[in-house]
Amino acid sequence: MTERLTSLSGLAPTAKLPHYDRDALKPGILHLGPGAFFRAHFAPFTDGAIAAAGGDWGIEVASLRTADVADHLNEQSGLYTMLVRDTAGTTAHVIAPILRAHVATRNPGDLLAKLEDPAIRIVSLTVTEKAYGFDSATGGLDLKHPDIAADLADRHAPRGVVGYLVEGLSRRRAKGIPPFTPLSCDNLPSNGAVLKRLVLDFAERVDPDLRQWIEDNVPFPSTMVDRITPASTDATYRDAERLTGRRDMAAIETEPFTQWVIEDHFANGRPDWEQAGALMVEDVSAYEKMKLRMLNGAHSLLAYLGYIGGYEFIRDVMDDVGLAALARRHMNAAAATLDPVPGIALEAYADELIARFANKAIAHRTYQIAMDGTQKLPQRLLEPASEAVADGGKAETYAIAVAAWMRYALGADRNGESYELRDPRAAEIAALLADVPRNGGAVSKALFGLPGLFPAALTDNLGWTEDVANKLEILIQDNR
Ligand code: CS2
Repeated sequence: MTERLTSLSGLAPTAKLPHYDRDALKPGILHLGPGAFFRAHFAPFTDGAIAAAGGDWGIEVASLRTADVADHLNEQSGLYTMLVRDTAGTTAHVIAPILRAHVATRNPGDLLAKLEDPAIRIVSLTVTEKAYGFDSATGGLDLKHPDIAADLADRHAPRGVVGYLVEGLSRRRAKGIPPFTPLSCDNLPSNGAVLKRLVLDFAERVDPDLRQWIEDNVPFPSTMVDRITPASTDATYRDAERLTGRRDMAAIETEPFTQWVIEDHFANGRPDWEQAGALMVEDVSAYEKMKLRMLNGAHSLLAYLGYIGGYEFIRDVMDDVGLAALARRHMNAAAATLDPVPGIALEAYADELIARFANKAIAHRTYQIAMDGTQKLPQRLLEPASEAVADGGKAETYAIAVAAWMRYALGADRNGESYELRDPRAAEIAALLADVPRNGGAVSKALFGLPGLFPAALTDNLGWTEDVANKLEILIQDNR
């Protein structure tokens, strides 16, 4: 069997290697959530920054749930291969700033010790929307979220993201260690501000003085992150092995495009990420809204329509000219809700998105994007739709997207085969729909009643809700 990737020596000449002395690297960042997106985005940006500008910005990662990625990274001394795929071919880059991986569920003390380590100056996060414990109806802490409830009950033995951050900051304060900068890299609008509010809400409940200290001392920069990263498959591992000459169980694959916009507010220094192409700004909100509404909104639209239409990958959906045209129409509608974005022409941005979605070398499953709909819909579709209807617009493509999500939420395809919704509110949705007749009016009425999901600006708009019901009826009919 081929040797495992554990060092940078002896790799095939087709492997692109990092240009810095890895052995001299010291940890400066703790990253929570070492999933594929982090390995395709944050880690290579940091790799590039270290190569260009040095600094003690090695990364230790911690997984709060499953152990496999962390275990694979430790078995490989933190090294892994990033495949960049486009139609011209695939290139393999070995990414090297990860020094160690922790598994919180196995050894929570290890992670807590890292959080109070003065060398750690940034604690970054890619934990997905549902891990925050954010109540989209109030904007504050969701007290029913299992991690939030558990961590409020036992704050010194946390298990969730907010609980760990508050406990880590509390220990640093008690020991006179300067705070780290929490850096959210998840697809939430104003992700830093959201995280700040959750951390402050949590701290207020356990220790109001700590809340004040955090408010006075800890910056929470927001970021806009972008890189399409499908889940790894056997083809990923096979190509990584072919191009590096080493077996790699932590390999990931991604597209050529990458973008990162970061608010430049750090308590304690940061890597020179701009040397690797990041844009440092004062306020990221215009970029975030653009990306969430144009890219992610269109992605969700295509994922739901595509999945229920029998398309496995986004690139297949883009081969359907009607659906590709619809995606473009939706991007235009989303662009109409935006303020100007510095340095970006929205037309050209939309053209580029269409090309990225159509990339034949990227096998991005519609089912992957369809997951966690209740966590994604608000910022991607419902907020811009509310603004569009308030301005007297028709918000038609939003109605299509919502109808497609509702059709998907029925949990059975056109042949009657059932599938798992993969949404934290799946049980609630199933209960709500249990006795509802399968027609557009009844199903949409039931789902519009899902607590806290749809804003009143939409549910009070009869024209729009009827539009959703009619479109949903067509999708349901199509499946009989
Ligand atoms: C996708 C995103 O899975 C999803 O919901 O829309 O992960 C998307 O690929 C990234 O945000 C692109 O940057």
